[in-house]
Amino acid sequence: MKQFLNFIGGEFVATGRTFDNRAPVDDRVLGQVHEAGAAEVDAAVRAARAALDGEWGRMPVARRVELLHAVADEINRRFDDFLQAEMADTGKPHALASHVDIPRGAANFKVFADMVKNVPTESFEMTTPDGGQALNYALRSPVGVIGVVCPWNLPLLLMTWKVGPALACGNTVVVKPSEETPATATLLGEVMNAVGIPPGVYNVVHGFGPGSAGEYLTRHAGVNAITFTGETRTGEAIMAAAAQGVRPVSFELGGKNAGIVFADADFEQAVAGITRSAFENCGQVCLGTERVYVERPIFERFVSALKAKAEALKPGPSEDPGVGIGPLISREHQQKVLGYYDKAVKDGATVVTGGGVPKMAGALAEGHWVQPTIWTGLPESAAVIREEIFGPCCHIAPFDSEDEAIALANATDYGLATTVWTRDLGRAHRVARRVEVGICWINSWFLRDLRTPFGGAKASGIGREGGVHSLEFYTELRNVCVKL
Ligand code: NAD
Ligand code: 6OD
Repeated sequence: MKQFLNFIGGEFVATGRTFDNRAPVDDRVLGQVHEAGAAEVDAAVRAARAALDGEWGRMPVARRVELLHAVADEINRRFDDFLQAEMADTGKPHALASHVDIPRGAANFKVFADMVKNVPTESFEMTTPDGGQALNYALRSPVGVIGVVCPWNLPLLLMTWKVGPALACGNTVVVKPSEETPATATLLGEVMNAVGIPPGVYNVVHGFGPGSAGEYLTRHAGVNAITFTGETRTGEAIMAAAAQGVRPVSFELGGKNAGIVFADADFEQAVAGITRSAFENCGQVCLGTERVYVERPIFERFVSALKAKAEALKPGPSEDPGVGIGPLISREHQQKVLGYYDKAVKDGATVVTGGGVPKMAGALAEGHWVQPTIWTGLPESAAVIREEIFGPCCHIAPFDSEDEAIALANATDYGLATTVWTRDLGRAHRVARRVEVGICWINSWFLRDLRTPFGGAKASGIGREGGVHSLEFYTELRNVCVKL
């Protein structure tokens, strides 16, 4: 049976306290995860501090950049190992993992390594009160040991999205992967050793949140900053932990994103786009579209077209040819999503398609499958319109004006992403300015340029990462004032 070990100070560490890692496609046990306790988390934080005070902290930027490029190259060399590990842990389709998750795992190191090669800082000459001269300049230093707490939906992508820039800026990290998806973070430890990243720069502690590795890590006084992706409620708990020692946080949290489709949109493009944003990764994408608003003249036609697309998504295991949708991550999450499917019906929804569990043959019948589901006819107060479900489902409602569409899109506590479909350029820019979100996609979805600010408004997050925003979070600026 596979053992998923912690990675501390460059060594794989067993703890003997294990829990099962299960495959979403058939619920079989894939391996045993070794849970880190307070002692292992403490050892990881100490190893990270020692690396900062040692070789890593003294390493010239050019060498750091070289090593992070080597990490990216090694991920690419072991592409298939990462792919197999990610597919086993999440059950996501091969096409998705091979085109999105693993390539981004490598790109997250390359892009940020290149970015830190040429970071300018400010300088100001001044006249002093005695008529002399002084020169101020700003120095950028690493923040220190960064605690990185990750979710399960895009495990390698979202973990390296934080580890890449953190290391590029000269910090060291202790990563707490999701208890559901321990594999690729562990595998990355092998990569770090293979390319010669000094021990202690990258550490992994496995376990759960409260009363386990997540809580021990975020409460540890040796952690200088915390970056977290996950549920808004978890963010609240981590923020309370970070308050001890007033440590900075960067939070990428939940969403209840709207898709707005105007009647002038390229119809086929809009249908294909909303199909992706509602159902890709089995709806387990924070940027996904669970609320769709369609301009009334094309409403009926749009609902029928999306229904056809949803019904064409073939459920199946990652490697099956033509598979369009994988399972949900866990039995618990499947029950939560099915609970929302029931709630929608009780609230009076018209179920356009789905609403249950697809019939799967043999061992697959034990997997965490749900049908892609579309509802219409609910009031905006319904639970499936207000709460983040994180499943392959959406409610579609008609609208009659641009103002109404914007008001509907903004009527949520969340503020992560909106996707707008229109051929009217003026309208596209007007809507983008008025939606209360961190990211507004026009005629596209999940199109990512890593130099851009990424994050959420309202309850969807705190701060921005990406490009210079990552450099801001992962460095400390010091002003040096020299009286000449
Ligand atoms: P989650 O909040 O349940 O767990 C995320 C991580 O936090 C896990 O590693 C978990 O063990 C840890 N954790 C839980 N409680 C903790 C605590 N008290 N202290 C420290 N660590 C704790 O989220 P999830 O279910 O893994 O992921 C799904 C959620 O993540 C959704 O809400 C989704 O919208 C959000 N998400 C947001 C983004 C974004 O970029 N905004 C990206 C992906 C996922
Ligand atoms: O693409 C990214 O950098 C990113 N943070 C994506 C988040 C996806 C949420 O599920």
